[in-house]
Amino acid sequence: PFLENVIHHKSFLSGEYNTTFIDRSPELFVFPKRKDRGTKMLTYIADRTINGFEGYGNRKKPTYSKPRIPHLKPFDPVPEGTKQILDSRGPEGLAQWLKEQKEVLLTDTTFRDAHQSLLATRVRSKDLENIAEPTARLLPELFSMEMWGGATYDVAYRFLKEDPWERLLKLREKAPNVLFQMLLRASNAVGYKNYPDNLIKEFVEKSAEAGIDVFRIFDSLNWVEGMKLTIDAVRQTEKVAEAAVCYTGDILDSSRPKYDLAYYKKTAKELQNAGAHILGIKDMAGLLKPEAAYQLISTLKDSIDIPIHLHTHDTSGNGIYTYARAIEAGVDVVDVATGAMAGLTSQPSANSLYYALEGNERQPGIDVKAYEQLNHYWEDTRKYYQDFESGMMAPHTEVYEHEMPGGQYSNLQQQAKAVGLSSRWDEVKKMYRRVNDMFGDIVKVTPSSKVVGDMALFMVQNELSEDEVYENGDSLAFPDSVVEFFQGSLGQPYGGFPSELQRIILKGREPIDTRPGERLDPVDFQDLKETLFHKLDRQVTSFDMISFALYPKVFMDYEGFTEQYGDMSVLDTPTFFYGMRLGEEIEVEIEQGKTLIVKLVSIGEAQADGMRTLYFELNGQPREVLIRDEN
Ligand code: 3PY
Ligand code: ZN
Repeated sequence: PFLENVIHHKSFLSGEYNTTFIDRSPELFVFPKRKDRGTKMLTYIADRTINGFEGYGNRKKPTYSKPRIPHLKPFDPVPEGTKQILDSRGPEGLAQWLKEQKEVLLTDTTFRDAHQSLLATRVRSKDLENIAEPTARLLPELFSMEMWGGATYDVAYRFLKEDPWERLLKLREKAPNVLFQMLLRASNAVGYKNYPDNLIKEFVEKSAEAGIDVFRIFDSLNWVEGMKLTIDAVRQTEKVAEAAVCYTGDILDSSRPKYDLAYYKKTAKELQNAGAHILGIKDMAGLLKPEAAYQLISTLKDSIDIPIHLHTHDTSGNGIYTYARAIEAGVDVVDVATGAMAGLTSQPSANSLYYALEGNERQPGIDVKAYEQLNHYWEDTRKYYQDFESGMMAPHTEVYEHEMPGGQYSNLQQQAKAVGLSSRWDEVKKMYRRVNDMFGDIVKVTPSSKVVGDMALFMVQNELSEDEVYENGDSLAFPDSVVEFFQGSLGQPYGGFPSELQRIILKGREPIDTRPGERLDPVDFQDLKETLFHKLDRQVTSFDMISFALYPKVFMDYEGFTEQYGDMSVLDTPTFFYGMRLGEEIEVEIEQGKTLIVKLVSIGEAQADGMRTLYFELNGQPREVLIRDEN
């Protein structure tokens, strides 16, 4: 039948055919280049082998030992955990249960914030999936595993070329017993701007369906008005609404009274009244000092009825002491990471906290030996991501001055480098704090922290002092994020905007003081489904629709990538980042029970046009791939 194909037909080849229809229909001859899965995958591997990973250049692939995975008895049932408590008693029942526990409970953030803060969010689904079941089996006493949301959503698509929804679904299968927790930026969802209300509701509903149990909801300005819709949306799903107040400033510093104990007490009550099942305290930069933690938790314990869940970062090195004091004051749950993924800009170590509380009646009821075993896996796996380490080597108390969140520090450093300011990093940090004060002392967390960072870079780059901004501001073009912030598009900061600076920045534009989501047109999901169906040429899932609505370009770029190379989340991490060494042989399970064996046999010389041929064996059969050498 192949020979009967039009382009092989005798008449076609000889040109003896009626051309009218064909001439008017050039698309008949656009044959999609249908490469098979193997060739697509070899093309990706060849490209990484020659050109390295995007932004990191071609580097020699290190040799790694296989990560150590704890030995488990696979046929034993997975022990029951907090997920079963939520499923049987509902969110109020779970909150009640939590308050009855004598020991402090733990949330393990290894799968989300720990790697977001230490490794630029780069840990791949495969490396999470490999350890999810051992974690669920060895640590069934955890309150929750924070494993989704924050920056993991867009980084999965952008850099890791994976679908975050698939990550969630697969992890859920492997860990059916412990509550799954996500970080949700209220009306900014998992993005950096406000989205329409119906998109937020749809996002929450589908995340709950896919496996999220606890939604930690925060607003980047602690604007409770901006959180209510999200809290309601979570309550509708019968999952847990953990509404968080972001900790900023220093309640111990009486010269800075804006964010004092009374402020936290008032905000906590508002969140309880808005329907929170649990109060989160989100200390995203690690500013909460031990004595402040004691005072804050004691006060809140006396002021509200719902349990309290504390999150901090260990940037200053004081994290364990802060937790110890919070635990003394009666905090119900604290966030920790497995030792090998803890400390510095990440959470305090679970293992350290366990030992720090030896002899204390509130010592966490977990098996610390199990944690040590899981640690081995993370010690080994972390090495894959050495290129993404932040470079911070020691506790960093300067955070109390600049107040940059854990996840922003290395990011802003990269941004500064990109605009030629790496030698002026100390100035940028100082300016970050100055901008905070100019803005009226605001909460700094994604995305408000980005606004402060953009303004700080803008001022250092343009050699602007604070006075010059006021004097010459009318002729300055401020960064877009700064203008939008002063227009009210992220919501309203506590105490309002500083009016003089707002006037200078807005240059006659009218600010809003209502909820930005109210003004945004709802997403037309039916229309969106049709658009996507035509773009993707396949069935469209609700997950695809949400991702396209949140991040149209990022999502389409990801789809373009999978069209070109296939699903590369199946590759092991070193191969995904570095490609293959000459003579190396790897196994790739492309679907359950279907494994390809790939060997890189030789690499041809670069031709005059820059192309090289790579010679592989795929399941023993020779395959050649032509790739452009970008070096
Ligand atoms: C996020 O929003 O991603 C954060 O981790 C904020 O702390
Ligand atoms: Zn955090």
